[in-house]
Amino acid sequence: MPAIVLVGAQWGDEGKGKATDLMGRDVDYVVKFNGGNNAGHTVVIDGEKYALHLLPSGILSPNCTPVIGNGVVIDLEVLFAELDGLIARGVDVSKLRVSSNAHVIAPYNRTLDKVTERFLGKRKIGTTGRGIGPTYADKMNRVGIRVQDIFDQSILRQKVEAALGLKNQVLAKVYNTRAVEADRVVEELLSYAERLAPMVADTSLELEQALDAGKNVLLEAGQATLLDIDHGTYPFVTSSSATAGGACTGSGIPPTRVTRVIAILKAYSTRVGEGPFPTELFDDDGEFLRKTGQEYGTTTGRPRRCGWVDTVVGRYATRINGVTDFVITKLDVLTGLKKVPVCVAYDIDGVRHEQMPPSQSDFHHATPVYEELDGWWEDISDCRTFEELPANAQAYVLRVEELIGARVSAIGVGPGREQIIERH
Ligand code: 2SA
Ligand code: GDP
Ligand code: MG
Repeated sequence: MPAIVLVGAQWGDEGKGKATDLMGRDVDYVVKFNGGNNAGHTVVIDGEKYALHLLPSGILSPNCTPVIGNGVVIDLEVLFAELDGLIARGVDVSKLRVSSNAHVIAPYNRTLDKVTERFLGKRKIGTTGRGIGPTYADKMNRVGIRVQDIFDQSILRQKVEAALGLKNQVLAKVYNTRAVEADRVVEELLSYAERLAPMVADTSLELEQALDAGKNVLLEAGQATLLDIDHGTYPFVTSSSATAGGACTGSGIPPTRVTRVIAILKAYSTRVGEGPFPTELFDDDGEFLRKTGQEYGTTTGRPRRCGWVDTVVGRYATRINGVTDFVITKLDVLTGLKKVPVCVAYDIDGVRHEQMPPSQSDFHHATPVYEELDGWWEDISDCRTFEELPANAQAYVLRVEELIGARVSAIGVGPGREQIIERH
């Protein structure tokens, strides 16, 4: 049976959480395969809002087994706080599985994330300050702490000491910050061991067995295509593989198992943090999108930068992820606009580009070429079939679909679980 991958097509916050939650009803496993508690997914069920950071959105579906894959970086304090928050609201979290190979965000990496951003000054990335980058750097440097290390005190101590050897030098000499004591770090990490132990598993093997048994597995990305460490707008990216390829390395499921790749595309664009954003708006239209779309970070509360939809980015997402179908979200937010501009290409130094330019310098000064479509005034939040949408809203979806080069299989018309139009 198939594994399905779900990714963000833009810079994140496209509504992946809601889409995953919706699919969660029909899938047996939802796997988070990258990132950590930098992610923020909001799911609204019967008017109740759930903000998830580290846990896969599938945790809200009673029949679904949520899995934190090996590609994730875990802040254990956040993990248990999030679990406790859900338990207090009556959610059954007992099925959660955590990969023994996932890395742990040690407290010193949260510190390093923040001091590095301060040190970078105006060249900062605009990170969420959760220690994500330094933890992935430790993983690549082979001085990371893995979930399995928490259960071997002597290994844990050796690893923490190895990681701190260089870090304490850097903290003291470069950032003028106090040294971190290995003993305190080891003690803190060990304090989570007992509660963590029953969740830990060889999740790659369990998922393989589940697929062999005919179960459906959904691999849910955190962040998005243009925040991917390899394919995003480097260096203004997160430090993990947020595209479809990352779903395999971050879960241990081979590519030959994946039969569908769904990308979530917001009907306009947003970005949090620094970095290039060709269709960004600095006028009343940008403010309209921010206010109407409630565009404030789920994790940090930061106002999101807003702009028109960019189909060059959409086409790029189709290519990089091998998208089989798109879900367009937040179409309702565009209601009331007289004209809805769609970016179809870039003008870079007088040359028209229909594909993402390979050079970041070019992308930084790309000017969008817009096609202006007619808007609609009718409230669409109760529409449940494509035909019920006003003609101009239908035309908008069809034009975007044509430009991004993959089928639109569903359209979001509101934050609620049921506010979705499925196109068969
Ligand atoms: P980091 O912390 O190292 O991953 O930051 C690096 C860049 O990645 C961006 N990033 C995000 N962009 C959008 N949404 C994210 N999650 C939260 C949400 C954001 C929030 O869902 O709302 O609450 O602020 C997310 N996580 C990382 C980040 O802005 C940097 O540009
Ligand atoms: P994610 O990071 O991709 O999961 O997205 P976020 O949860 O950070 O941000 C998406 C926001 O849009 C959340 O507040 C959702 O409740 C909301 N949302 C999702 N789909 C729709 C939609 O179709 N219409 C509206 N108005 N809001 C939506
Ligand atoms: Mg988000």
